[in-house]
Amino acid sequence: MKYRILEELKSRDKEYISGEEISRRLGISRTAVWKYINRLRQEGYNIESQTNSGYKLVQSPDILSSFEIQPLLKTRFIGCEILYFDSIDSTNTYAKKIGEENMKEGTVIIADEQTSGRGRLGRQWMSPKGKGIWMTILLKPNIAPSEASKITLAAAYALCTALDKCGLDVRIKWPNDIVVNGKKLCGILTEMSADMDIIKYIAVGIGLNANFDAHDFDSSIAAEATSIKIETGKYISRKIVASYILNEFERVYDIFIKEGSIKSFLEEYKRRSAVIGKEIRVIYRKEELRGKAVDVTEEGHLVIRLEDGSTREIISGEVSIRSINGYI
Ligand code: BTX
Repeated sequence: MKYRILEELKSRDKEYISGEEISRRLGISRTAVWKYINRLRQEGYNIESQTNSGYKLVQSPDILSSFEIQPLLKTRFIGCEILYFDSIDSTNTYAKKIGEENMKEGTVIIADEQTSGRGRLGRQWMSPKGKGIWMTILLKPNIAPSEASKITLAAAYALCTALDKCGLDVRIKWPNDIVVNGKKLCGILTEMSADMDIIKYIAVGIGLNANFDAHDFDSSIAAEATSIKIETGKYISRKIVASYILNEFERVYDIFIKEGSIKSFLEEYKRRSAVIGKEIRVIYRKEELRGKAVDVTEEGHLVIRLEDGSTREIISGEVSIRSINGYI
């Protein structure tokens, strides 16, 4: 009901609508209208009221609810269902719970805050309230489980094209980070549930630092992390950025599913790579390899030329990459 009232207010485009008209249109009492208006105000909607004119929506908050994001989407199925939480442990953990159920492909789970945001390999992802976009896209692709890791590459590429629209020159740190000026802006956590040869679901978690100031980062990551606001000097509307990401994600994912390969965006992906051409250290399980990153294959593997001149293909998964000098 709260959102139906919001729809009424939005339909007037900053004009007043009387409490009586809302109550008549929605079949609720004027006291109920007033109560819902107050709830919306508590959520950050700036609603003016005047005794003889009624209510007017002056400004909407930067909330990542379906109500705010869906009007900005041009997608067929990504984000057609958006589940929004003020606070949650982890959107990926939630996606895994509902992934087993009959949830539609393209369902997006978004939270304003994560209390146990997860990175790869049991690492933590700092996800404070209102500072970023913490979301998971639930997918049910009809592809072999062995192909699933390519979806991380597709997501990384889609993030780049989406972030172009924010005026940022971002790079991909294979396999799952988006960096800008050598600092981490965004991380991707792709998780899958599959039987031998059938994928039940894939959860693509995206953590993007939007409006962090430098002092908002924990001291343990401050030197390596950045945000859109830090890089552009401007506060950014998260719902607009979230819509860019979902629109671009569907476009790139459609290509991947239709062509069954990452071939058509691989060259562009490589051009955006933060690691190709760099001397790197790869920590794969307990082994450390040193060499120069030289390529990414159609399989989505990173090729490195080792110090002895031989080449080796690294598959994403339990792998960490470090530049020889610092983060990347
Ligand atoms: P990762 O394992 O590559 O990166 C985790 C590491 O990044 C941490 O150990 C820490 O050093 C650093 N880090 C933690 N928080 C931040 C941050 N906000 N900005 C920059 N660096 C940070 C990357 O894992 C994948 C992260 C995915 C996060 C999304 S959010 C929505 C979804 N739900 C969920 O629980 N995880 C995903």
